[in-house]
Amino acid sequence: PFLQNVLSNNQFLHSTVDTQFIDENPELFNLKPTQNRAQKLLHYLGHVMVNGPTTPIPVKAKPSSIDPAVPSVTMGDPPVGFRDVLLRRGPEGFAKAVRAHQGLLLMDTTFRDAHQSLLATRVRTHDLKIISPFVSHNFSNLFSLENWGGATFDVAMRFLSECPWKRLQELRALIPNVPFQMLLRGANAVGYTNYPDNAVFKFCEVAKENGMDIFRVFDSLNYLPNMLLGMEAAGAAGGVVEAAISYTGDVSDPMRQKYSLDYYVKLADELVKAGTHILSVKDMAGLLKPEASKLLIGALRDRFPDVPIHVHTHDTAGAGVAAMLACAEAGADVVDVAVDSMAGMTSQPSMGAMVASTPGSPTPHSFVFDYSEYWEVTRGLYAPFDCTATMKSGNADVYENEIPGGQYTNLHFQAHSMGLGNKFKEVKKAYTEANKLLGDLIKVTPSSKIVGDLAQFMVQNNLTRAEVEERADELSFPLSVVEFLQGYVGIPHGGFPEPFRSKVLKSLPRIEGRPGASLPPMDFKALEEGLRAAHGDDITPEDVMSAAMYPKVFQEFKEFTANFGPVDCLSTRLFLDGPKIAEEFEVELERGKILHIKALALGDLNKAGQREVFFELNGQLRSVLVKDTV
Ligand code: 3PY
Ligand code: ZN
Repeated sequence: PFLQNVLSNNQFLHSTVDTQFIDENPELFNLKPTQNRAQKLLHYLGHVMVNGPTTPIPVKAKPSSIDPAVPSVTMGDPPVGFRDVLLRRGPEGFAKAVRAHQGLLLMDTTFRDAHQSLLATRVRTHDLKIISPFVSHNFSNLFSLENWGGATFDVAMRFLSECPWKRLQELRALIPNVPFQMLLRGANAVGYTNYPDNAVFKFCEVAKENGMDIFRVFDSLNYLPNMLLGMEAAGAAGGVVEAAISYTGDVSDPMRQKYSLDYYVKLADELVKAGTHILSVKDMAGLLKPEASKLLIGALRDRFPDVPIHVHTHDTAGAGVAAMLACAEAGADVVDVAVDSMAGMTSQPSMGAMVASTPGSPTPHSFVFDYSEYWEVTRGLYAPFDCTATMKSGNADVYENEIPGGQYTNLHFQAHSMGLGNKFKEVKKAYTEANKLLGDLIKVTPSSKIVGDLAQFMVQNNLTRAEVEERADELSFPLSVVEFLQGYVGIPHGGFPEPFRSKVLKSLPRIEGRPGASLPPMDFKALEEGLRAAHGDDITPEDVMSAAMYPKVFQEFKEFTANFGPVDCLSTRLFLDGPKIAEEFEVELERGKILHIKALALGDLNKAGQREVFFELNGQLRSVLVKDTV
């Protein structure tokens, strides 16, 4: 009975059948997606055993064979945390409580930015879930746990074949007491371009319904109209609005005038006026030196004595802990850290170091040590994605090139994988020059990608900044650069670079004002109907939002799961590497529904270029046929 259609019927696939077999088994052509999750997972595992992982693997490294020890958790409910304050008193009351709290609070980025920066965003829900009860019980005094948004939404579907909403739901159930925080790219939501306004509003609404609490909202150009739209959407959903000023330059350097202290304070004025619950400084490249921290946070603290201030940084240069201590001293309420084994380099500064350096910290060191050990071993499972395969340290040259943490890792990695490992210096130089060409931008998703695309274009075509400026009217620039100059991302501080812009655009149209304002609203009803027609009736409001953000990625994700089942239930080693022959393991499909599987044998190549892979599933022999594509 488990062989429900021609795509999975072994007898049929073995070509041992005649037309009578087909006549007698018409149900074989019932090609509606089957519910047989177990068989689909065997299909996936067989596929990995024959062909290797389905997700692209950038580094020739195997997942470590050591399993993490999960630190034990006391029985009973976790202690009450700040989420309780939020649920009782709402976003305003929550902000007041945070401001009134004595002593520095921490946000833990381990579940989001840390692995976005170090492991190409590849950490799977499976490994987040295992440690969640420990976080809930022992880190109840966190301001928040950043666990969603940024690149995680896209990567979950695209590379991990798992649903980002399910991640949020499952973590929420396991961690009821710590506020969850996400990164919202303003009018770009969790994407790379502007969406219609109603899509951003709906996205926040669904995120809030699924358990999101705090929305850190930024715009890659600090373009106020884009930020306000994101803030309104998060606020209308009932979320805590944390408007983030993206930081670039160096306010402690009097020679750097474009992004001066005055610029940041004026922007903060607008965000506070617009009603942000929390004011955030988002230092995505790790440029805040201790002296600049004192100046900037000190100025904001003086001006807004009642507004909680939350600072985010990256440790690329190695000065992260020093900078965050300076921020705390200057009056910041919350700073961002990642657990020690997921900290440092292009990630956040170390939680353990911050806790040890903060007198009276309520988080005992021993919990941090256990948490760190879990992540150290778990990180080994992600060796195929770990930036330390090529990157051995941070680098203070980030003060010059201003490349955001995640992008720094990506560019480093790209240079190495293209055999240009000794040319990374040139890539960074080109990035610096491309930034100047574009008028010295704030650089964070997606403006950072635009600068990166232009830098790559310059390196590939061997062009200097002077040459690009000189020949701007004849060169064919990357589309992202052209669209940026057209105004599709927003308007940069100080305006577009001229005459460069005019030379590139010639008669191409220019968008005035906020790009999303001219987009027609998204028709969710039509979108949902289309999805039902394509994938069946079990489409959820969350699926509709996934498709609204990433139509093609969502479609491929649905097709993948229709074929291979819920691969998020597999351990990371099985997901990436498949089982070894004779290995026995369990897969929990849902609570209490456990499959016992043993990998038995891999067959020889048949005439059709396939291999039969044999398993024992709950004591019964099963096999799947897999095309050998290696
Ligand atoms: C993102 O947009 O994903 C970021 O992490 C920006 O810093
Ligand atoms: Zn960051």
